[in-house]
Amino acid sequence: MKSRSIFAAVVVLVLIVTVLAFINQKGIKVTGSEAVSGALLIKAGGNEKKLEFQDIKALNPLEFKATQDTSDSGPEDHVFKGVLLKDVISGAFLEDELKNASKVIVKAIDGYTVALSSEEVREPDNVYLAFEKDGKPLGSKADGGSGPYQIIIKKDRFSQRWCKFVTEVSIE
Ligand SMILES: Nc1nc2c(c(=O)[nH]1)N[C@H]1C(S)=C(S)[C@@H](COP(=O)(O)O)O[C@H]1N2
Ligand SMILES: [Mo]
Repeated sequence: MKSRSIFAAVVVLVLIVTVLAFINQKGIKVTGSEAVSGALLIKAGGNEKKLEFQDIKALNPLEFKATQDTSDSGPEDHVFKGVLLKDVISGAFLEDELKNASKVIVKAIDGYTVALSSEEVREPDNVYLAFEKDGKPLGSKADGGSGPYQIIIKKDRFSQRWCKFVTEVSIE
């Protein structure tokens, strides 16, 4: 009798864990293969909008110059192409949320996360969601690239916040 109820309890626990794992997995909205194809999730409060690569390219891509300075490179100027992050957010109809937010959290497929202030995101020529560098697509993590999207912050002297492999933008 006793071992039966222990068995029943184990079955119930396994079911609960499975259901919770499933719910949490659904909470990670952009999967690896979707990220490679250029899906991007924009979150604000309870709102979640998924933009595809063609949606981003249809916004207002601009070419701009920025100086990349990482731990293993000296300062190098590159020409990037991308959309201002604020225009991506407006494209998801979340510009009011951005105005009322204090920060924007950007997350990548490798777990790397950067925090931006709402003010800096709203600057006219500073924070971009780039998808090309020197005329070539950024490429994915799997093929040694830094995309499909990378945050480029022109005013950041070093590139720690130049988040590669971006999958999610959360307005908080
Ligand atoms: N997704 C992601 N982005 C990232 C990092 C990272 O580990 N993961 N490292 C940051 C740091 S500390 C630096 S110096 C640069 C490194 O850029 P590089 O790979 O072009 O040299 O990327 C930044 N962006
Ligand atoms: Mo770094």
